[in-house]
Amino acid sequence: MYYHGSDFDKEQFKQELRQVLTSQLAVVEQKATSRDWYQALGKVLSQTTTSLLLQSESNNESSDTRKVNYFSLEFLIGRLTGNNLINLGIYDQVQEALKDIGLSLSDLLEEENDPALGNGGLGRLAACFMDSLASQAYPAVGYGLHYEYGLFRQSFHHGRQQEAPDTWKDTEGYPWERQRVELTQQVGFWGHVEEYKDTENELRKRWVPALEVEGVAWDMPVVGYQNETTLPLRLWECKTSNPFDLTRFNDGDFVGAQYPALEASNITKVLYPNDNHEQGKALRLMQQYFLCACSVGDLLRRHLALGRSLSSLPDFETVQLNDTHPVIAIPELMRILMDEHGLEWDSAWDICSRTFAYTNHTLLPEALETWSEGLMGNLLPRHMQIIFDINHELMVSVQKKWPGDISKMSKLSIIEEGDYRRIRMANLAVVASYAVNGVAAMHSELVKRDLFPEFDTLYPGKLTNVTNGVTPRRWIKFCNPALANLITEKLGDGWIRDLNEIEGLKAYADDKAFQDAFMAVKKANKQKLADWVKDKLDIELNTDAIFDVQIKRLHEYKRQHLNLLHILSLYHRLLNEPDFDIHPRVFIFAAKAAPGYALAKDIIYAINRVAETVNNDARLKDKLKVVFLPDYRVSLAELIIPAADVSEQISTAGKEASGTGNMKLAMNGALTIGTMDGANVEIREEVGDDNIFIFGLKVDEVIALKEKGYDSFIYYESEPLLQACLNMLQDDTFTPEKPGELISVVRNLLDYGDPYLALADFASYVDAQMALNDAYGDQTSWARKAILNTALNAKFSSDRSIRDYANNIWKLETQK
Ligand code: GPQ
Repeated sequence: MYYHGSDFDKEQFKQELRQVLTSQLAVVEQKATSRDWYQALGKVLSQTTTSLLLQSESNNESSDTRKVNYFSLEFLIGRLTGNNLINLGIYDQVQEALKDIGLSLSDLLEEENDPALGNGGLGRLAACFMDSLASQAYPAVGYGLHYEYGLFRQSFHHGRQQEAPDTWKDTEGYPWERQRVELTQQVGFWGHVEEYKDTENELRKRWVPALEVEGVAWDMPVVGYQNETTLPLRLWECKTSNPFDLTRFNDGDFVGAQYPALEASNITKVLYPNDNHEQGKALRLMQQYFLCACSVGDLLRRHLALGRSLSSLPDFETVQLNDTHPVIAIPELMRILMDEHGLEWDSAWDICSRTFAYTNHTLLPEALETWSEGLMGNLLPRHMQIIFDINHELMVSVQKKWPGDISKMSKLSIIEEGDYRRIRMANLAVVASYAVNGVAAMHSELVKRDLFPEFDTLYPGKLTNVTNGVTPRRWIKFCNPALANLITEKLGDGWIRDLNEIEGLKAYADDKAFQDAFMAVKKANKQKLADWVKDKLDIELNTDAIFDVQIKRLHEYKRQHLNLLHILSLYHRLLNEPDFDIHPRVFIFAAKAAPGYALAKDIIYAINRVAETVNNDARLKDKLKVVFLPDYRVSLAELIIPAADVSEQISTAGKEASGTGNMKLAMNGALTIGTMDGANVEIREEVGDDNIFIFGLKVDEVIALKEKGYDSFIYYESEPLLQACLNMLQDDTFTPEKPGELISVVRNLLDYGDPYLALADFASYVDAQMALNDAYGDQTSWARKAILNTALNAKFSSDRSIRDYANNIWKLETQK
């Protein structure tokens, strides 16, 4: 049965649900658990999404328009059930039907594990983009990996982060996905390159891999918002089809013969848990190539099946590379065009350089990928040759532009020279792409000015900006239903499709009744979060307090430790300054640290220890609470964001490319306290100075201070409050049984030079926090500011980002 919008037949739905429960899950109704019902619900509804998917697939295939292929190692999609119900337009009907059976939809939704197939912002952005592509009916496919284990689960053991494997797929499987065996691809690794003469006696090359694996496709449906469009998110799983190296097997080397296959069978086992940091592991390069080989193979299959010529590929397909992780797709397409289809270099390059576009998501040097020539040459020998050939052409054009300028050549070269040569994936991406974009206005300017100034000269106009966005379906309508209803009461429900309409709320910013209603929603959301915290952590939160939220990956550049220093300053002053008073504040953290990032883990530990002491100090009379919520993930964000009064966006200026949590929080009526970094700059432009708290050094001041020689010790010596805070961290205030246990954080700030300038920004941060505290004292004015944050952030809908890509980069037409 097809369940969709107004076609919904409640009785038939209930009947089918019961039938799936017994016949497919083999559970009798009386004994069915919530988990069983959730599985049954997913199975019933996924029949609809699968048929929608196939329908869109055939529509797209027969259409004459260009299609975008979004290549990404991460798609942090979050739970699908609730979101799909909304986008199918049957949320309320299903809720009613379940009520008839005595079931609560929200209980069933809690049974779904988050598919955590991404680390953070970059992966979540890809998920928002898929929603916006589908909701605006653009022809698109998402290509990613079907990891068996997603991002690790986090718990705290005596305050320290513990990691456990993320088994997101139940034994019954994930109800929304479909295996598509007919789409299986073959992927090679290792081996050597052969030269041979073709039928026209031309010398050609071909790769003879030593091992082949299979890529099996799993399609997840991306349901557009009530528009009949469903796009595939196609995730590849690695299977080893030929598990033995037969020559070695026959030679008696049994274990050795299986070794490459064993390694290959791990390709899609687990997501690498690094965010904004590359480790350079061979298995990671195998993942990247595996994704690209399967996906390029799949898009060429689609293209050629329609009888289209290779030279017309860029007219029908474009590939967006989500950071440099899938950039190996470029030499892969070149290889297929030349070695498998016999094209000459120039024709292959012409196709390739009109097919790919690349998004840069970071300026941090440790995140810019390079691969050693040894590894690349071994694993992908033919690709290595092609990269050298691309580089040769590049060097010729650099010579032409800047004759005799060796420094330009070495800076722009795809090959970094040194004791060992390395391949710079970002340079390869810039050279081969027809467009390169950063993810917020300021970031894109810095990409041009500081990262690739010579490329900007060499390829005028290639480097551009597309500011990030988030989907209002998941990040307002689904996660904050009370706010969504309030908006719809005033404006109708057009804002869900076109967020620009939400600006209509501006008219109610000073309306007393609306302010009360808006703040009542906020308060109820705070209560819901407080109930969860009480239930899970047994900590009481006062919902009259300011809920101050910092939720994002744990990273020095994001400066959770600066937030901690401010908390320490409040603690110190409340205990030592008789006249000092503040509005009660609850500081909420949630963050995972990469398992190998020792300092990030130490910062988590420090926050947890401070929380323990502060939360149990009766002298504070409940003015201060600190909670670190474990296992930050999409579904936890959906609970926290609607409850936030304050959004902490406090990265060192120039380090956060954009941020997207900043957008979600602001839309849900939280006020930002932040630096002039990433998209904060644009949020300030939208909401105006009165409705945001900006502090800290600007990017050029950061650069100037570093150049002059930054000495963090000067701040320690000259600022008594800061000194008191750092001293508390060094002595036994928070670790009475082990004085000095939190010293690594202090050492980083003092002895290791405070690389992210936390101490330089401390005083201005404390001032901004005081201003925020005072502003909260005037509830009417705060309500106005909060409403304006919801009303004035329409720019940050991912629908707008996708339209920018579609109009300015991909040149797509919608299907409707
Ligand atoms: N981002 Cl390079 C990640 O989440 N992971 C990464 O590996 C890289 C970037 C983020 C970036 O830090 C944020 O500022 C952006 O908002 C986000 O990508 C999406 O563009």
